[in-house]
Amino acid sequence: MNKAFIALGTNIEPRKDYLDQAIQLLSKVKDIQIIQKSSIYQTPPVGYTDQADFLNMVLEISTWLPSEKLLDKCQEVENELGRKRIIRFGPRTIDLDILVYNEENKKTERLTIPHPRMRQRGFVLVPLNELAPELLLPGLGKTVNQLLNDLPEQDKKDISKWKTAESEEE
Ligand code: PH2
Ligand code: MG
Ligand code: MG
Repeated sequence: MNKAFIALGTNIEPRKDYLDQAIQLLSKVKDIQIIQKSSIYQTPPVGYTDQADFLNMVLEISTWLPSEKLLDKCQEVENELGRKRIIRFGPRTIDLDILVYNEENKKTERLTIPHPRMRQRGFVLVPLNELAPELLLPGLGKTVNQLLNDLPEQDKKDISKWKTAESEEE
């Protein structure tokens, strides 16, 4: 059994529905079990900033799929939820990124693990830190918690937990 962390991001309404549907579709894959879900965070757009705020969260999964096959499944879910690739880093119904897969540290044409930009992204590190603060990032020699502490205050200050009536009840 393999352990992986997947980041989810969406900034097209209905954002919460896209998160729910992506989780639902992933959990229906026979070889994927969802172990933990982070809280949902509202985050300002990074990179291409002229777009709506995102909802971001992270899932811990266990899976029998090798990382390339897991990527195929993530892309199937993105396609099923109507993802259109128009602007790089631009608006999306749902984005599923593999952050970490076991201790893999690799780069192929399709896939770089750990995710190459995760170390500077508050919208990834904040939810991941909730699930796995002591996780050591392969090749980086730092834990999630260390990376988050290293991040400039400016990059974290506008990230806040996003609440709905539903999540308040949980
Ligand atoms: N994803 C991007 C680019 N910028 N900004 C936020 N806040 N959240 C994202 O998920 C995100 C982003 C490209 O994948
Ligand atoms: Mg992404
Ligand atoms: Mg992506």
